[in-house]
Amino acid sequence: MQAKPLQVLLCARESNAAQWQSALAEALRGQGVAAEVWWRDAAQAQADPAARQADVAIVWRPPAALFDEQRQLKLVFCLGAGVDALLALPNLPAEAALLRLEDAGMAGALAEYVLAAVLRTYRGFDRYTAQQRQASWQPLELRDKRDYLVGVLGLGVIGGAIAATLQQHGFRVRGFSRSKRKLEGIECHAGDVRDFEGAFGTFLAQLDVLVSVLPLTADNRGALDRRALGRLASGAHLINAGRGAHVVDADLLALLDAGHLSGATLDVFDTEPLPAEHPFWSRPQILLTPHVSAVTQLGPAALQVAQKLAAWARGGVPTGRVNRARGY
Ligand code: OXD
Repeated sequence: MQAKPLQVLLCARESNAAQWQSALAEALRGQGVAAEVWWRDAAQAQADPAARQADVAIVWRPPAALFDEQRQLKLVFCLGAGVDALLALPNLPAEAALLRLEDAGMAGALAEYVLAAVLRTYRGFDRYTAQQRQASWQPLELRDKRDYLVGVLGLGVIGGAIAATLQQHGFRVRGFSRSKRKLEGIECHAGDVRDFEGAFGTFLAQLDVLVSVLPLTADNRGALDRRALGRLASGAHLINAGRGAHVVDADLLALLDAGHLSGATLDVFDTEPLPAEHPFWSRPQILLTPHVSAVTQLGPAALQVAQKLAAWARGGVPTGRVNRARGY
């Protein structure tokens, strides 16, 4: 007798659901997984008690209602690298395995975004923009890149790619992660983000640019506060492409006002979209982008989902498994 096809529910916004549904179905076929894939709108906040039941839910920012209506999920797959929003849902089924995307084209995109932001601040483009408004012809001193210190906070697949890219472009790079990492040519520190007297304080000290790509966990929410940012070099720049909730907004604004920080490039915010009345919008020292540093790419993501599902369906343990206790 033929086994029942895997029942796969895609929970995404309507805008690109049809493309995702067909890409996933095709990628699963390509991996030899017999599956039926259907779509549920992530914008639908009401649970449907008569919903068709799935074995696997592939999701991006699903409503809590999804887990009220799905009662036999064995696997939930997050179509992104960060799982904080998913883990925050109180009714996420405790017994289901959780997987997330790893890289799938995102690491290269993020490295490109960060490199552009670092070069922009290193080459003084913000200052030249201000000078242009004053019709001021004032060449600025260009520092040696080998002394220009960039710190990468979070050294997973994405942070590692960012650190390597910056190093290849000649910058002096330091990295920090929760557990010890070894990366060629990069001064790596490890420990707790509250340990100002220890490894975290040493990592932050005198950085010209701090790049954060940390996953958001209960332990590191608000970690980029006055104490942390105050340790950077005078005139330093913050790049946040991790999660907005790491930054204490009022502390960042105060340090910009005091001139301790010269600027910030922010792609992520505690509330998204950033509310119209938020002071970040009108600060000339802040360059703000709408969470676009690395958008999930359909082709590589669908292939990775299918490969991991195929491994899981055969009883394997694919990489990208989320550790709920750790929070990523
Ligand atoms: C992600 C994101 O987590 O886009 O993948 O923020």
